[in-house]
Amino acid sequence: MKTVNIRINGESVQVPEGTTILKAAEQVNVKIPVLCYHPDLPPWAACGICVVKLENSPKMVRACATPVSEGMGIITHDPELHEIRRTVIELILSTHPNDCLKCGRNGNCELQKLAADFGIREQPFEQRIREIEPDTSTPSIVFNPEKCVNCGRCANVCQVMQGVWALEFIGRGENVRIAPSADDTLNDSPCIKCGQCSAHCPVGAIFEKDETGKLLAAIRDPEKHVAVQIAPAVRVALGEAFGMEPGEISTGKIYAALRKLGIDAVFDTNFSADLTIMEEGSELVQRLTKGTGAIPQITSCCPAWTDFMEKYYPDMIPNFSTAKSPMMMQGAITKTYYAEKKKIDPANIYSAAIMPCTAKKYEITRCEKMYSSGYQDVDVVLTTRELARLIKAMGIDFASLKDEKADSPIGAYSGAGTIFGVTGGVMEAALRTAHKLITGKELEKVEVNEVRGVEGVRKGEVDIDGKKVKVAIAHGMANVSQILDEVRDAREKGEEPPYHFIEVMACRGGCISGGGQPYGTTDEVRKKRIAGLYKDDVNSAVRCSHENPEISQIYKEFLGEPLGHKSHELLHTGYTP
Ligand code: HC1
Ligand code: SF4
Repeated sequence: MKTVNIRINGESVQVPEGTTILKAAEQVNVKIPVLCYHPDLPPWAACGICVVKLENSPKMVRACATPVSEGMGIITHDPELHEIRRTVIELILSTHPNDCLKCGRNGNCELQKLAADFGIREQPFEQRIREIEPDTSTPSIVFNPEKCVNCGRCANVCQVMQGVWALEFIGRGENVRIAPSADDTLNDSPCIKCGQCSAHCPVGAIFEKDETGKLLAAIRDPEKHVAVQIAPAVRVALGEAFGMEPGEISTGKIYAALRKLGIDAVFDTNFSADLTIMEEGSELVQRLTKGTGAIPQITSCCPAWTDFMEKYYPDMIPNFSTAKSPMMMQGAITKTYYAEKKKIDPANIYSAAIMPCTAKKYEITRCEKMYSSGYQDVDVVLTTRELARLIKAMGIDFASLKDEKADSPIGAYSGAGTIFGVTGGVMEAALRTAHKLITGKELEKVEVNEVRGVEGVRKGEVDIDGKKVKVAIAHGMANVSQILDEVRDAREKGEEPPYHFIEVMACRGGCISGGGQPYGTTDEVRKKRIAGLYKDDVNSAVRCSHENPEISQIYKEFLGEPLGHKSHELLHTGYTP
């Protein structure tokens, strides 16, 4: 790789050609302030806070978008630059409400931090706030244009990373603002509720719909038996809100914290991820060996993805697995199997789910099949961020909690269940069980390396008993079209489908970087969370869904067999264009 020699504040440094000034400065531990820049996204150069000087030149450039060149001398900090940056921040503050105490981002807002770092105490510019009502039209996120600082990060992530284009800049000059496309409500826009805009917003303009009050009300209600499930990806991220490293597995502490909050039954979505594999794996085997459904089979546990598919690829609905997501399966069996076993009236069960995802808030009332127990199967979804706030507000010292176990049954999980939270994980878990179902034999080596990795689109072939199963994986919604268009093309030409099985997750890296995870997710953080879930798999006594003893128990005592009558009633769903 070609390198260039530059000076940053007089210090010589060699960096690869093409490196931006911002990245080069990081290499000598110089932090240039930013607001519109986010490492996940191409530089936008909208805010101007990262402006730096070039030696022997009157020119100032934006560090986020300017590549270094041989011999360049850069000054990143001096009193003049400080004043310029301070003025930029003051101008942004003049269009931003001063209600930090009541803002959801109070304490972790990037604008608030800049104002604090620059010691801003007064407001020299006239206050001009946009008076536009918050958009509360989706069940997942709230968009408050008053707080928007026009940094463009939300529109950028929605368009570039997710390929959805639900958000855009509209208007001209000083009236320019971010809005849902065609200035409609978010719910009427193409929005798929993934929440990536909320995870990338530096301020409190886009925020998960806070439903902590609903869970607290249920806990206070003496009639209610409150059952909570936690998603795979929560266990490697929640700890970050309490000073733990990304990827540190805190499952036992989460169970303990939930009991301290007053939860009656603590379950794990990983259990029902195993259940999903029994159903979805059997469905795949039937499609492959008996030709009883469309090929390729496509995973359907990600609700942002199912929303996208219904909107943009309705012709592929027959390819979706009809297996409900693990979260919805867990809700259904909590209010049926568990209720029967514990002799609790399901009307009195309050079923909550802690998820890394904002689209999960939408999924729980998505269609009538989400009420398969006769009640709403999952009553409320809180994101990882909401649970972190609740734990803090309740004065629980999370990091020092002793590990506890989940309740049983419907709490135990296999390593296959835990890797659902990683891109390629659902595929790998399904292949572990499909191998057993097709060959009658266990895999000698359970790790299916062909489907692991972080590239946005991955394709491979897995050998099951001499049959080559062609697979494809896409994550980050903008990467999906490439694969689906191949499937469509083959179908239109009357050719064999290019794949047998496709896994799609809306968020980059899978649920580990869902839109409801702690702020500050970057590729470095993603890698750590992914490693955490693979470690959880390796540490699991049981690695395959079909070997989870509580899975055998529920089929024996209640469900009968995968794809049987009861499973169809409780564990499967449909999709509408
Ligand atoms: Fe996911 Fe899933 S893996 S969708 O990414 O299938 O949210 O973590 O809970 O339901 O299990 C999310 C994660 C999660 C479901 C499972
Ligand atoms: Fe775009 Fe996702 Fe935000 Fe909707 S939730 S506006 S699809 S980033």
